[in-house]
Amino acid sequence: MMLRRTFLALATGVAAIGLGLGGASAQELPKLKKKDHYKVGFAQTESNNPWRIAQTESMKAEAAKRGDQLVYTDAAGSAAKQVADVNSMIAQGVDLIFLAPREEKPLIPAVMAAKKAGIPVILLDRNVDQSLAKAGRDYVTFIGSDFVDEGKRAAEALTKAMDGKAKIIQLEGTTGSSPANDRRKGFEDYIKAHPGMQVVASQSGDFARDKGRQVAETLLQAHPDATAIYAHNDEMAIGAIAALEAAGKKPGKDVIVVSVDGTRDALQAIIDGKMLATVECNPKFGPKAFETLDRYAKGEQIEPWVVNTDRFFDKSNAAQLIADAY
Ligand code: GYE
Repeated sequence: MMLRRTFLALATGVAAIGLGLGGASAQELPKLKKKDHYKVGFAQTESNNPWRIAQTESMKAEAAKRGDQLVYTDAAGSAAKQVADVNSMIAQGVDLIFLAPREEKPLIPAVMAAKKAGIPVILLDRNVDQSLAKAGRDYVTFIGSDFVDEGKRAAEALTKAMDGKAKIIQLEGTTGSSPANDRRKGFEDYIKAHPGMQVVASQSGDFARDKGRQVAETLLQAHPDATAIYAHNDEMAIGAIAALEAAGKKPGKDVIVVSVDGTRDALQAIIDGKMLATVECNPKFGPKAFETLDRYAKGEQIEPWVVNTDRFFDKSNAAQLIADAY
């Protein structure tokens, strides 16, 4: 009798563990074992702008400081390459992957492949489509700025400077990327309440300086009466300033330029009176990224979004802060 009961209890216990494990591998987030030193992946999107370069430097510096090994890849502007990069990190057996997903949807398979392989993913600076993957279930967390708010703050500054009246050219970031989607939304939602503020044209400049210049050139030809340019990042804003000057217009006077990031060139353009303002988006993720990794390894429950707070640069503080800009 005793024996039989023990056997039954054991059998039930084993079955329960079995079920639990089955459920866990299909559903739960991979854990991270605490170690003195980690081998972590960082899958970067591209390196064609100072923001990306500053971010990579910050990640490399922090890994070096901790004696961790960083497996670094650069997707060179291709979401398909970035997926392949993540797969190669999985094959190399990294402990965790920091991923800056170039676009919201195409990087979902990479997130899921890492999860399936038992490797936790922390998203850096850009997010993935929230209907397809979720923090705490498919990846640990998203560390980054509130892009909707950045767009709103850019709109606020422009509306104020233009007394609520402007014909705006919008230079959008990479199509399908979370900062482009959200910076557009934040800006457009804000100006809805100001009927004098009109977006007359909106096109992607892929977050790149030269593409921004080319797109601005074309849109300025089609809309010579534009009075403002809102660029989703500083590199495109700098490109747009070049396009304005080439068209014989004075940036900062004939056409008011506003954007997001806080690069050295943008702060210089503000000092030179060619740009109104830029909303900060800080690229120096290293310390926060690795601190989050440590918290996760300790078994802490990580919030789904580790929010970066952003400053604001305009002529009141650009000269003072340019020394620290990247
Ligand atoms: O604003 C831009 C970069 O994803 C937040 O991407 C980032 C953006 C940043 O290329 O300059």
